[in-house]
Amino acid sequence: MNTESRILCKALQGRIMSAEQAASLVSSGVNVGMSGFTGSGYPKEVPTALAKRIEDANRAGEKFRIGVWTGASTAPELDGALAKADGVEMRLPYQSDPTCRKRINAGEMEYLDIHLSHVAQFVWFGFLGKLDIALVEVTGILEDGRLIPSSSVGNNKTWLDQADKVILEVNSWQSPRLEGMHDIYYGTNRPPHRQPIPIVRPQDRIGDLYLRCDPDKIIAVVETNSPDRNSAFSAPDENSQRIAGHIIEFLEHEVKKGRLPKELLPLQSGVGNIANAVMAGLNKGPFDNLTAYTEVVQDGMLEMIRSGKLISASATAFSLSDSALEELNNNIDIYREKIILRPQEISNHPEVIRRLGVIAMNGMIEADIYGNVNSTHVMGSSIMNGIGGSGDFARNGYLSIFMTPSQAKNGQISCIVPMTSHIDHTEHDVQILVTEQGLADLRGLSPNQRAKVIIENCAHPHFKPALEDYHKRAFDHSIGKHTPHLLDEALSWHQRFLNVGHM
Ligand code: 0RQ
Repeated sequence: MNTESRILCKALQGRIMSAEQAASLVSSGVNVGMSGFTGSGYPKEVPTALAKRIEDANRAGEKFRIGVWTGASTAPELDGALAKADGVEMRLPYQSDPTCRKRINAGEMEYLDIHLSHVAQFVWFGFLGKLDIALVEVTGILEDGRLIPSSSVGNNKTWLDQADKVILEVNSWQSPRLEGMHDIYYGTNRPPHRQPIPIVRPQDRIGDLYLRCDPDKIIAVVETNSPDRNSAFSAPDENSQRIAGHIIEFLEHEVKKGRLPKELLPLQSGVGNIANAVMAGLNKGPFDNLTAYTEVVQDGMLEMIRSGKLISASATAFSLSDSALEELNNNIDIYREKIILRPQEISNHPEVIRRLGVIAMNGMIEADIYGNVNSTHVMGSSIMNGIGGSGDFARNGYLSIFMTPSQAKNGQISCIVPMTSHIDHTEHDVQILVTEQGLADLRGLSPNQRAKVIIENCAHPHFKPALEDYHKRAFDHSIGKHTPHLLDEALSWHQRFLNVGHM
C-alpha cells in the first residue's frame, strides 16, 4: 500500500476523528471487543481517552464501567489505564497487567479466564452476551474498505463481525509491510454446519490477507502513531538454561526412540523468559528444519528463523523486545515468507493442534506430585495472568510439557507440592514436567509411580524430603491408595507460606 496515506477508503476518510471524540461514542455498560495480544496490535489512544472520561465520570459521582474483551494481554495504555480508572466491569480472557491483577484479586473487577480458542466461538454462540463495540487497531485501510491487520490478529475478525459498531485505530507506527503476513479464515461455521479446518502443515494458508468489515458499522477512525509494548526478555539465567537443556535432551531421546521425526513436530512455546530460553537452546541445538504452530512469536523464535533452524512459524501475534522488533522491521520481506498470523481460534484450534501433532511447552506456577498443574493462581486464590492458550495446546498436543523453576520467591516456596492449590491442567493432560532439577516423563505411569518420578526428578533438594515423607505417609494412611492424600495436610501446605508470595 501507499505508505503516505493509511486510509485509502474515501467513505471512511470522513469518519476520522480524535481519540477523545471516539471515546465519547462509548457509553457506560457496553461490552467492547478490543484488539491486542501479548502486548502487540492493541488500540493505543482510545482506551486511554476512555479511561480519562471514566475518571471524570467517577469524580462526578456517575458509575461508568465497560466490559473489556481482548485477544490476550495488552499494555499499560489499555489494561493499566482502564483498571486504574476502575472502569472495567468484566475482563476476559487473559491479562498480565499489575493494576488489573490487583483489582481482580481485591474483588473489584470481574475476570473470566477462558481458553483462548474458545473466546470467538463463545461470542458466536451468544454465550458471553452482546458485543456492542469493536475497537481494533489496523495497519491501514484499503480503497474498498478491507483492513490490513496489525501485529496481532487475536479475535479481531470476530469483534468486527459481531459488534454493532466499530472504532478503528490506524497506527502508522506499524510497518506497512506487514501486509501479506496474515491469513484470515472465514470458513468457520457453527455446529452442526462445521467443516474441517483445511490446515495440514503449519505453513498452509487457508484464508484472506485482509479483515472484512461492513463500512456502515464504522463510527470512528482514529489515526495513531504509537509503538507496541516492548516485551523485553532477560538473558537466559542458569535455571532457564538447565530447563532448556533437559527438554532438548528429552527430544533427542524421543527422536532416537523413533517417537519423533528428526525435524521434530511443530513447536508451541508459551510466553515468558523460560519459553524464550528454550527457543534459544533449540537454536543452538541439534535439530534442523523445525516448524512452529503456536500463538506468539517471541524473540527466541525470530532468532531461530533468522538462523534458518526454524523454517516457518504460524501464530496469532508477536511479542518482541525493541531489538527483535528492529530486526523484524529491517528484514520483514524475508520474515513475511516464513511467518503467518492467524485468528486465535485457528492458531489455537484443537483440531489442527491434534492433527499436526504439536509439541506444547508452557510455563506453570506449580505442579503436584501426581502431575496436576496450576498455571494461574498463587496460593490458591490470587490470579497471576490466566490460562491463555496453554490448555488448548496441552490437551490436544502430541506432547504436553510444563516447565518451572523448582522453587519460587527466593527458595521459600516449592513449585512441586502435594496438591495444587488450583488446577488448570489435570493429570490427564500433562505428560512431561521439567524444572532445573530434571525432567519427569509421566507417560504410562500410575499416580504413585508419577509421584516418585516427579519428586525424584523435579523437586528441589530442599523440599524433597518433605514431599517424599508426605507421599509415604499418605500411602500408609490414606483410605484410597490410588491417589493417596492426607487432605488436611495437603490443603494446609500453602498456609505456612501465606505471608511470602501473596499478591
Ligand atoms: O512473580 O515476578 O512477582 O516474583 O510468578 O513467574 O518464574 O517469572 O515465570 O514469567 O514464565 O511465568 C505460569 C505465570 C509463569 C506464565 C506463568 C511467581 C514468580 C513471579 C512469574 P514475581 P516466573 P514466567 C501462551 C501460554 C499461563 C498462560 C500460558 C503464565 C511470577 O507462564 O502466565 O501458559 N502461564 N499461556 O515469583 C508463588 C509459586 C510461584 C510463584 C511462580 N509456586 N508460588 N509465586 N511464581 N511460581 C501465551 C498466552 O496464552 C497468551
